Amino acid sequence: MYGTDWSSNAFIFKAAMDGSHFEKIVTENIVWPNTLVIDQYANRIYWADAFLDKIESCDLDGKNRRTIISDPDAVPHVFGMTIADNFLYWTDWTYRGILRANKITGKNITVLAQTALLPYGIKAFHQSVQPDSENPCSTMECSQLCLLTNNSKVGYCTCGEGFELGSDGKSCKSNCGKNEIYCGGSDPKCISKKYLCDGINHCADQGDEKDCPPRICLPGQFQCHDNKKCLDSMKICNGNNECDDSSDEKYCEKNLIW
Ligand SMILES: [Ca+2]
Ligand SMILES: [Ca+2]
Repeated sequence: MYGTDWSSNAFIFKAAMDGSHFEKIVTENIVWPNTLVIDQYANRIYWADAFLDKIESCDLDGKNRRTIISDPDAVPHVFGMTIADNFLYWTDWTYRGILRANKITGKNITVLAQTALLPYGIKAFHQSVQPDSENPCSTMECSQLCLLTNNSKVGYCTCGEGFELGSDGKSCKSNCGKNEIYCGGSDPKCISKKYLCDGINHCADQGDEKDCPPRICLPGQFQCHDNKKCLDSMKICNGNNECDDSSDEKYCEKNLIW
C-alpha cells in the first residue's frame, strides 16, 4: 500500500499490506500531497501537491521522479485524482471542476465538467483499472483477519486487539484484560468494564447491558454501582471519586477498544 502524510514534514510512504516494511519513499519538495494514485500498468505512482501546485510522478520505490504539471494556473488546488488509459483525471477546488491531461506529458489540459460545490474524491471505474489477480487470503479460512506480507502471494491469519491466534493458525480466542469484558455476536471484541450497564449497547450481542440493575440514569450516563448517583461520562476516570463506592474510578488503567 501507498499513502501520503500531511505532517509538518510531509511524505509519501509504502508498506506491506500488514503494515510491515514501512518506508518513506518521497520526503523532499513535498508539502500538501492531497492525493495519490497508482498506475498499475506503468508501475508508477502519481500525486498532486496543492501547496506547490504540481502533479508529480515516480516509480514504486520513489525513484525516477518527474514533474508532470507545474503551473499554478493549471493545477491551483487539486483535491482528488485518478488514472485511466493515458489520462490523469483530477478534481480542483479553485476551478470547482473535473479536469484531465495526458499522464506522460501533462499536456492537453481539459476541463471536463464544472461542479456547483467543492469537488472531493474521484474514481475511474473500468475493468482495466481492476485487473484480476490471485488473492492468497481467499483460501486461508482466517476467522478474523488475513494480511498480505510484502510478498503479495503470501498471506497469514491474525486477530484484532483483544484476541490471540489459536493453535490452528486460523481461529481467534478472546484475550480480554481483567478490566474488560468480552462482547460476542457479529462483532466480537473486548471493551472496558466502564461500558457495562450504562444504558447503551456496545456489544453486538448486547452482553454489556444484560443482567443489569434497573437504570435510574439517562442513556450514556454512568450509574454508580451502588445505584445512588448518575454521572456524565466525563466524570469516569477523571481521578476524582464522585461515586460513594468509587466505582467511577474502578476500571481505568486499560486502554479502550471500541
Ligand atoms: Ca454499554
Ligand atoms: Ca470520577
